[in-house]
Amino acid sequence: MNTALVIEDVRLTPILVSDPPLLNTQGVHQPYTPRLIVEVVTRGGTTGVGETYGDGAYLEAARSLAEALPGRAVTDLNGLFALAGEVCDGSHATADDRVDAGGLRGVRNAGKIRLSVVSAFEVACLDALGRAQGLPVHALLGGKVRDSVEYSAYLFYRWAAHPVPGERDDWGAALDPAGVVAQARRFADTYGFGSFKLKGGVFEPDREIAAIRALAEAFPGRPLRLDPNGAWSVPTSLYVAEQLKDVLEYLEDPTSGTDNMAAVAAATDVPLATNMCVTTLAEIPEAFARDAVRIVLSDHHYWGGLHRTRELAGICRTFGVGLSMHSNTHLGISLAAMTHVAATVPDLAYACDSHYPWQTEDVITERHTFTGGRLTVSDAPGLGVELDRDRLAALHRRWLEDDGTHRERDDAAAMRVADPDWTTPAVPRW
Ligand code: GKR
Ligand code: MG
Repeated sequence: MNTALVIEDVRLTPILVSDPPLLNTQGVHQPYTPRLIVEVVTRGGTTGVGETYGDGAYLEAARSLAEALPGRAVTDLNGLFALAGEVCDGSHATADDRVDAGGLRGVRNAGKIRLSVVSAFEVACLDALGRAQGLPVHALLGGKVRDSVEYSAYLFYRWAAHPVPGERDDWGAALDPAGVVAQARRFADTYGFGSFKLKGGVFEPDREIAAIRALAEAFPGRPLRLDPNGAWSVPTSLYVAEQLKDVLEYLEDPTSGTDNMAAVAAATDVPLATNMCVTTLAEIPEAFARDAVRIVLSDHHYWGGLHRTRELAGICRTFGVGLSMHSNTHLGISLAAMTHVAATVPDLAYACDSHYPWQTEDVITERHTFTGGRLTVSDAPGLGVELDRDRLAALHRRWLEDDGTHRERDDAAAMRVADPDWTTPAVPRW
C-alpha cells in the first residue's frame, strides 16, 4: 500500500449557513441551515474535502465513521462502504427516521442517513486522491465527456425576509406569477440559465399553473418544470398535466408514492421525474417496471457518492430512463462534486438542479460562477476547490453559538414562527 495515501486523520466541522425564506410544501427554509464539512487528511499530508447534511443524526453517523477510518487508504472506497455498514448502525436515527418518515430529502431512514454521510467521505477521499496524483476527480471517475455542465434556474416562491432578525437579501418577495417571472429574469440575466424549475406545492394548483404559464410567455420555448414534492392527488396531477402539457419539459413528483406516480404516468404524455419515489436501488425495480417515472433525479448525497451515482446512471441507461440531478441547500464543495460526476455521465439530457445561487455564504475561497447557465468542469487536481478556513471557522462558530433552533433543519418549525397554527400538510394536500 502507498502509505502516503493512508488516512491519518478525519476532521468534521458542523456549520450553519444562511438560507433565504424559500417556501415549500413543508413550510419555509430556516434562516440558517446545518451542513457538515468533512476533511480527510492523509499520511502524505494531503487533505481532501467533502460536504453533506449537518443535522444531528448525520453528525452522529459521521463521528462513528471518522473515528474508524484512520489507517485505511483513500483508494479503498469499497472498504469505506463496508466500514460504514459496520459502524453506522442506525442508533443515531430518530424514531421518525426508523419508521421511514417521508420528507423533502426523501425517506430519511438510517440507511439513507448512512449513505448521505458516506457520500461526503467518498468525495473527500476522491479529492485527496486526485490532489495526491495531480488528477481531477472526473478523471478518477473515468474522465469527463463534456467540458461544462448545464444547470437550471431553481425558482422558489419566497418572502422578502425571514420573520426574525438575521441575514437579508435583495431578491424581494415572489408570491405571484409576476414575482416568479421577475425572479426567473434575474436568474437568466445574472447566470444565463436557460431552463427553469419552480418549486410548487405551496399554493393552490391553479395559482402555480398561472406562474408556469407566465414563465412560458416570458421565456417562449424554454424548458420548464414544476415540482410540488408529491403534494397533489392523482386527479389533481392529471389536471395540472393537462393544463401545462404544451409547455412542461417534465412534471417532478406531482404525487406521492410509486402507485400514484404510475397512475399519473399512465394517463398523461407529460414526462414524470422524481427525486422522491426512486431514492434507493430497492425502489427501482417496481418504479421502472410500472413506468412510473421517465427521469430519475439523482443526488450524490443520498445515493451514496459519485461512484454510486454513476452506477445509477448505468441502470437508468439500461432501462431507457433519463437521468438528471436533484439538489438541496448546499455549498460549493458539493457543487464541485456534482459537476465532476455530471461531467462523466454520457447521456445527461436535462439541466441539473442546484440551490447554489441562493447561498450567499460558502466555505471555499473562490465561489463557482455560472456562465451561460453552465459551470466549467475543473481540470485542477481533486475537486478544484480550496477551503477558506476563516469562513469555515466563522460558520462553525455560528453553529456552536446556536441555541439549538437551527441545528436540525425543520421547515415546518420555521413556518410556525410566522403562522403558529401551521402543521405540515398531509398528502395529498390538493
Ligand atoms: O429546498 O425547499 C427545498 C426543496 O424542496 C428541497 O428540499 C427538495 O429536496 O429541491 C428538492 C426537490 O427537488 O424536491
Ligand atoms: Mg424534487
